[in-house]
Amino acid sequence: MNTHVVPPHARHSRLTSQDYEEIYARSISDPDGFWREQAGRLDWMVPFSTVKDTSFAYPDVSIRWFEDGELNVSANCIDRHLATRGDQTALIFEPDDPRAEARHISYRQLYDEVCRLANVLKARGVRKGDRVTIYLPMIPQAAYAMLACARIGAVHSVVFAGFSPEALAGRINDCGSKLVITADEGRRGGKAVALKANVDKALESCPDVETVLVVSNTGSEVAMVAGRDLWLDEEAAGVSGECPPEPMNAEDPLFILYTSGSTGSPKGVLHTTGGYLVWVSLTHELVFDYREGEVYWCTADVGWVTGHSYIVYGPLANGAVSLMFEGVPNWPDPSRFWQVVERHKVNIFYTAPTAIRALMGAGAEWTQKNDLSSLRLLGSVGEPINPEAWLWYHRHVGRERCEIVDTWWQTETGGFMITPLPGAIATKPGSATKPFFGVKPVVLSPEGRLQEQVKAEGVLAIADSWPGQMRTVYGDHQRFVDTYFATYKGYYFTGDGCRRDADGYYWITGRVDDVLNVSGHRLGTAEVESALVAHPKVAEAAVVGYPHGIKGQGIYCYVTLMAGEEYTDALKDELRAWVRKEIGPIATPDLIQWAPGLPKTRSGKIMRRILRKVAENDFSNLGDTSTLADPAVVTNLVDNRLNK
Ligand code: 6R9
Repeated sequence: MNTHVVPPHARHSRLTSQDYEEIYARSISDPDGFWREQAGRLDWMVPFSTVKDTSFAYPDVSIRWFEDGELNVSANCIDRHLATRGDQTALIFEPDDPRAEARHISYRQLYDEVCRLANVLKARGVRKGDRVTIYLPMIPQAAYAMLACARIGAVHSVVFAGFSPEALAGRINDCGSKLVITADEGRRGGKAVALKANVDKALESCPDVETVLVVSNTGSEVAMVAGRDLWLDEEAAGVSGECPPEPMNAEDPLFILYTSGSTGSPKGVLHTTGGYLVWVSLTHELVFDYREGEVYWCTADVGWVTGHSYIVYGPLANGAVSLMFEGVPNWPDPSRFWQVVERHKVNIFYTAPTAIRALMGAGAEWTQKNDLSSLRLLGSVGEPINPEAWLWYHRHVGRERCEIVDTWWQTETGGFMITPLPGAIATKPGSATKPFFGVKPVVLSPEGRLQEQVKAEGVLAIADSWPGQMRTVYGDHQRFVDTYFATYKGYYFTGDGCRRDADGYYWITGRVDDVLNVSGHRLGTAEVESALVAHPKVAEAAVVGYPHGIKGQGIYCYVTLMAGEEYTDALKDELRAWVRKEIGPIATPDLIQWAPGLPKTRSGKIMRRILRKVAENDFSNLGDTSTLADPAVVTNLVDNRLNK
């Protein structure tokens, strides 16, 4: 595996490596002092006296930060910037259609929009603590809606606009929302998404919803239910543009975000007010080395945690210019991202490995058509980035000038946990590098033995609380305790496997349920995938285990080739030899299945559960496929299952 060190860029010298070591050591030895200082970056209405009151001791897990302080997230993201940067752009909106005009929303405009929407919510009876479901496309109103809830102390639950009516209904009912905010339609890659129609369908099984606020987005005609459905614009025009921010306790809920675990229905991950905002604001500033006035673009959807923390809350708390993009990377063509970078002179660009690999598959020539000289820093999130994709990103997008921050974190962690700090931590392609301040990662053996030596391999757990941590599973605290704190007592269990190298760098190997055991050798599926995609003809690969008479588990590989490559048996042999060479004989693929497409969630994560079932020849029980972006992919995989 490629482990060469890319030296930090000389310009990024906000922190040196010595600073990192010193500050990190202090954040661990004196968390109270350290976080007391860091929390000063926010405006508090009532100052806190205690900083940290947390315990991971099973079963009495409790997590409280800054617990007697009061503040308002919306005031921190908007009001406090008005005096100095009221006319500065807060959000740039780049629509799906490249011919449509982009919009710039200043902090002052944001204030007006958020106050009005907050007053509309109040007029419809929404009070502090009530839940509001947001089902919107990537349009500025999504950010307004989140901030309006925060302003009045309502708890938002954003549901990704790609989810089905069934999934939406389940999430509305689980948290008991009485109000839903949606749009007539969304647009993605030139296609319309019938959001209002989906809401109507969902509400057939949500008897408690009293109000639906509808954003007129595409202007298409939609059915409106009298007394229940209201056009947001009309309502907002009739209310005041001033709405005082509600003083919130630091531990009052800010939002719920549903996320899938390895079992059961999606969990409502609950984040609170003070610790979360300190965490996302500090990490956004330091990890992206954000500087006043820079244009920052995170390509995630607001329906996922990355959109919450790093499109809306972190950047706006820092007074940044945050770009929201409605479209997709490959429409109308694979240069779409780079057109946007050129158009808005983007300085910091944050995306997912799956997008990078897709663009890599389309060919590097698509990165050559636009001026990318504004780019200064690149980021990656969502899954382990294979060194091949990392280097492609570095070369073709960053033109070898930009550092890459590979940020490991989770919905549950609120923000970055293991990540490079530009200038302070030298990167290695494929490694998320080192813990952020205050984060105490540990490597445990699968049986739970603490691996004290530096070079180690096992499961990744966290030994102590950090301010951005989730506080509970909404409505089911026991599930929170059981999911994260029962397996390894005294630790927060991440569900990920990892390797720590001799330099203390962390390499996330993927979810531990994906670890293979081949003839007694442990092997990360990500390692094999990384090796496969390092082959010039391979665009994407997913590897799972399947029952093997002799080895215990065999290695089953699904492989997608680069556009124009031929799917031949000779190439399968070549790939087997290739992986053997890249990792070693134990990693030699047993079976390779050509896969013109891989089953992915709408956020781009490969659904390994399905791949494992297909590999196991078990088609009867493919489980819940409702979150798939393209269900036809599965039919194709089943039809082409090897030795079926
Ligand atoms: C932010 C986000 C969390 C899971 C996590 C891990 C994987 C995320 C990663 C990464 C390796 C990275 N993951 N970032 N793996 N390197 N830089 O994606 O949250 O959707 O909750 O997913 O994603 O497996 O446990 P979420």
